[in-house]
Amino acid sequence: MHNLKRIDVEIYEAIKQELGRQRECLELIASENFPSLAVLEAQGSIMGNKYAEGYPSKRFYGGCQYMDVVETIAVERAKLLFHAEHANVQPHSGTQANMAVYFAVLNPGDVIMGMHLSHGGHLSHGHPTSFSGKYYKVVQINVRKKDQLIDYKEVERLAKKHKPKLIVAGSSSYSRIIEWEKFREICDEVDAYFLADVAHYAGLIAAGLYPSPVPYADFVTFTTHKTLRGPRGGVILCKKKFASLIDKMVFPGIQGGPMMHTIAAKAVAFKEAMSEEFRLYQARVLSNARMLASELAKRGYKIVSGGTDCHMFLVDLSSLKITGLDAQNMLEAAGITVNKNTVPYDKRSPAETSGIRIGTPAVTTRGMGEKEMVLIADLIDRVIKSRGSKNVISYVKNKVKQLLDKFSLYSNLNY
Ligand code: DSN
Repeated sequence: MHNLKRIDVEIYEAIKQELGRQRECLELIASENFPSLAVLEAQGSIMGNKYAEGYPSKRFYGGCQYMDVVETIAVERAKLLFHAEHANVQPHSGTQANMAVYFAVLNPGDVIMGMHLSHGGHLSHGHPTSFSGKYYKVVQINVRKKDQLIDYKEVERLAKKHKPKLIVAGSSSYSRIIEWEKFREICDEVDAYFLADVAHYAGLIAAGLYPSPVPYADFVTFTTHKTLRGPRGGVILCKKKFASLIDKMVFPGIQGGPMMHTIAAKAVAFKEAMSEEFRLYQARVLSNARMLASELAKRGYKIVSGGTDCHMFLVDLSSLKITGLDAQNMLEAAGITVNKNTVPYDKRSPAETSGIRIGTPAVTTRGMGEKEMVLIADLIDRVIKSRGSKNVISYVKNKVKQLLDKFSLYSNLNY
């Protein structure tokens, strides 16, 4: 970074401070992770200098021979990793991946069904503030009140009543197994396309620790930076019969030149995800999430749906009369980063919320295990139960520092 430091000290300093923040905070945001230095090197490389509109061997610019090498490898690895018939690795994000699928098979005004944001859905699954909620008529799926699980009978009833052209399943906070086969059956009953958005679960799916929707869904979208531990970006997998439709919609339909540096980094992440080390990492992500959820439950916290089958879970704080926003702020003051999150049937707004979402991908990347999850549950509990008392925050901050000192992060980076 010596060139950056010399040329632009303001940006250099902000990046340096952010590295310090990432090292010194206990990162429990379920959608964040720390990719390898190999991924970061590819992402920060000169591959981003090149315009490569089009696809391998069909580019609109000269000089794309190495772009073709990289994109072909990324596509082949994505197909192999997820046992998919076709992969498009160009979407800049998960939202763009979903947009490409919608635009490929839907017309404005068509009916879609997706999980409500407070019940686990993503913004691009039909939230009114997203393009997906503005362009389409949206029927939102709520989880069952009594156990906060997806009620497949209710999904079927809604589908039969509203006849959606596409059903999107997938979630940013549903901690249980999504039964992809049931969604497929419902889609078949009403002749709907089936899109599975596995942004959150992609790493676990790659490791065989969460069911794959690939055999059932027409389209599978995901981001590469969450459990998958790659660069920030999106991917679409689909059946061969939709390949050309999807490729044309990604480019030139909704995107211009692909971010080839990111595609190179996606390829690296896919290679890493094929390793036994990655499978063991995902197994630890899962056991850590289960341990942290159960330790918090032991201390009296309500875990939405009672537990987790993946890398994350939601804590419902309503009975403690504390908002998700307050909990997020007081934990942040103590060096613990989580995000406020609405819980099913939340009475508070998304800006305030009644819950927090907790995930273990990042702390597991740092090397933490179940023993550390017990300590983390204790620290979270102390902060929340004290309602952010200054003394407790200072005590916990110190404990967080002692813990993080044992699990270095990017120790080879010397900014
Ligand atoms: N913003 C993402 C998350 O945090 O889960 C949703 O894709």
